[in-house]
Amino acid sequence: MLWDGTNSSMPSPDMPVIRELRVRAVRVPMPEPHRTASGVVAESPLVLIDAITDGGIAGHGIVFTYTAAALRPVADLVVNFEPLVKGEPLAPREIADKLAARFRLLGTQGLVGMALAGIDMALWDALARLHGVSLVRLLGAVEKPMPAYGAVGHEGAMGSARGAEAWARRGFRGVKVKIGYSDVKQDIEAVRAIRSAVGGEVAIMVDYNQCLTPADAIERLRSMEDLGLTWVEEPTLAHDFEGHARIAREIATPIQCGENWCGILDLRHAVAADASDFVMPEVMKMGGVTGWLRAAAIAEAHGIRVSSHLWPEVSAHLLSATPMAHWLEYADWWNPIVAEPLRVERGLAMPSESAGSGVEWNEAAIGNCLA
Ligand code: SMN
Ligand code: MG
Repeated sequence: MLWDGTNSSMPSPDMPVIRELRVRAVRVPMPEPHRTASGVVAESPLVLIDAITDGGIAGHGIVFTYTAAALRPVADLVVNFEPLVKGEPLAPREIADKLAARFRLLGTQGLVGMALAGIDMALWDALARLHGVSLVRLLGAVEKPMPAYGAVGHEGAMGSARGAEAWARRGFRGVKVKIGYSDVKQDIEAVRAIRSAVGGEVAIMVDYNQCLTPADAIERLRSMEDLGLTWVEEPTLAHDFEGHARIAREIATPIQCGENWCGILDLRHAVAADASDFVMPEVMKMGGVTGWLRAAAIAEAHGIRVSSHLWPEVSAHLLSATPMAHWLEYADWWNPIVAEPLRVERGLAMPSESAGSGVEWNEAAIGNCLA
């Protein structure tokens, strides 16, 4: 029967529906704090979401709240959103659009968008499990090995070089270091120490975590053009699209941005401003799997390379379905509560081939870090 233009969903009688959302808040300890120029991440506060269907299929989604101060509020938002999805057919795009419309007055940036994205990730995982396929195959593509880089904190030249060397010894083909020291000489010293530690074959990216003004960034980066950097990430405020565009016009080293853009309108405005040479939409802030796929299509239409931010297991699937895929950011921060962490072999991330998005809970570990 052709769609008659009405908005009512017309689930077929055998389409599974969502029975409940199971919500848990955990605080996952980190082996060592991850320092940046804009703050320290000393633990991973996570909201773990299970979207459970009437047939008993449970899809998993993860919300990273960055600070414990936001953990309970986000968990409560997900709990409060349950009545809006309960009884709905398992159709993630439909639900994403319904909830976006529902919260247009409140706005879906910030914690609301993070909670909605976690639900979306869980729904896509459930749909893939329902069909017995991995997420990338549900999306019509196949698992592909993806070049992965490891993250190195704001640890001074020697500390950062040690961290980078450890990633290189594990076979990673790239390392990203947090810089933005008080003086550009220290930025350069950190990069040079890493280069001498990892050799010439490993890509080096740097991340300022939004700590510079556009003018300061241009001045600093002019003296870093000979370092062979793969990209300079968030040199200025994430939503200063014009500021990033000024930097990108003045600096030959590619600019990377996107982890803090909320939804595809932010991406559209950034692309329109020529704010960034590459983009790295985050599967949470961009709006879950649904938002990420829409963002990847926009990037593809503009010929812009796409990388991921955290969420390594899900991102390995999404990048495998992305023609403009660039780098996968690998982070093992959440591995304690993930039963089968993303495999990385010879520097290539290998998406899981089992049904779902690659996220399986380690229930014993979760029980030990419930907030
Ligand atoms: C980052 C990620 C998570 C917490 C703090 C900083 C960083 C990155 O910007 O790109 O990994
Ligand atoms: Mg970053």
